[in-house]
Amino acid sequence: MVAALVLGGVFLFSGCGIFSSPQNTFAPTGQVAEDQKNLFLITMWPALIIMIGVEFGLLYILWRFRRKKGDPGLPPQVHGNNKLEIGWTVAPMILLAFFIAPTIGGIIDLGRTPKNSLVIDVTGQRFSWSFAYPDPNGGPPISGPPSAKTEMHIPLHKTIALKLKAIDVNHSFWVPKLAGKTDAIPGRANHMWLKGDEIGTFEGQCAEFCGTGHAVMRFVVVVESQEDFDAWLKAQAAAQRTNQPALAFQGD
Ligand SMILES: [Cu+2]
Repeated sequence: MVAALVLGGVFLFSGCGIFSSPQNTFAPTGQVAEDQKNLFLITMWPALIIMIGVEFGLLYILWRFRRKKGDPGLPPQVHGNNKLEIGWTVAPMILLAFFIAPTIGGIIDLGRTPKNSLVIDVTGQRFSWSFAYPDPNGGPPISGPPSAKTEMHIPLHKTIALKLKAIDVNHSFWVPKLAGKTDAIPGRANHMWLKGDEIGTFEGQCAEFCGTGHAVMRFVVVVESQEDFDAWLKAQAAAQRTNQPALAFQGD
């Protein structure tokens, strides 16, 4: 029994990978993911403290008021005790009021499309993502040649507004280290924004089961300096014109 529990625990907790997992929402590398993590934590810490308090309280009460020899029937009942009833109605109200301000502020902030952002068109299709960038010279959108890797490139510290669309079924765009997920739905455009605050390559994937190839519907977001981004976009545009494979992905 103990061996099974230990083994089961090892498998279960190996999924956490708190420090090294490439899709760890607790180690954000962008402002949006950071804000979302903080929102989660201001709910999680009080919830954790309350849970520990309730569990220890329960254990203590079970022990302290357990039935002893010679106890006559039921102990005094507290049902209808006004002080207790008011207490456990008002306390959660105060707690919820404490959560609501940052939550609503967060929802409004994440729902807006920030000014001066780079707008990227994201299209989900069974089973891949494609990205189209505005041409700085006013030409048609740049999406690179068809052979291009499933990478979205973004300049460091730049606010990126994503216009999410789907061609066939519902998909969901998710780069855990940069931002929470938003659905891509056929027939409408959904919006989200994100920002990469660290140079690097961050893994993303479709987060809405969309068919047999759902698990391979992955992509990476490459956060790079503005100069590198400009050069990459230029190469994509050139490759798109000649329909040749673009610059190979250079790794981290
Ligand atoms: Cu999908």
